[in-house]
Amino acid sequence: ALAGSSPQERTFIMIKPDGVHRGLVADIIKRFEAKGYKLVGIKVLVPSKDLAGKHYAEHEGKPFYPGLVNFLSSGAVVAMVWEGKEVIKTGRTFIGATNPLASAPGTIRGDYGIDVGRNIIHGSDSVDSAQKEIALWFKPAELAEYELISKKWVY
Ligand code: ABT
Ligand code: MG
Repeated sequence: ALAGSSPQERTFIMIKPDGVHRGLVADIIKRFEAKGYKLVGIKVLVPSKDLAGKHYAEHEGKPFYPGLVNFLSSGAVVAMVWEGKEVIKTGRTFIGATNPLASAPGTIRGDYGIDVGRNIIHGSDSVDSAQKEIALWFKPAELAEYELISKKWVY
């Protein structure tokens, strides 16, 4: 298979505190599930500042970084790992552009957001960041190995 096209590709998806407080958890999970992706890890937690800071380490030093870290650690998030063909790219497509005002209707941010600092959901942007983020948020034992019977009707 081509690089990145494996049915086993995994991505880190996180519903941020604004998405949890607005009651969007089920809607978001439904989109990934209905597409045919497999949920292999999920948990609810209030991230520490340390964890939030590590998650957004690539933005350290930027003016919006302190506010971003405070926001992410301000409430409960739903951290998930989803698996399936090109799930990293498709996840980003589902999520929409960083600024919800520029996100297309039909995307999660396009349907539900207005502000770049309250953009509801995170998704890994590359194979490399997916690997790093999954390792940051989950222990290997928290990721389930199982087969979905219905997958033969998806692939
Ligand atoms: P994430 O999925 O949260 O990483 O967002 P995305 O990858 O779409 O966009 P990036 B560039 O990684 O933004 C990270 C968070 O920083 C916020 N942000 C970004 C600002 O508040 N102001 C800015 O000028 C930029 C570029 C938006 C993202 N999340 N939140 N919340
Ligand atoms: Mg990002």
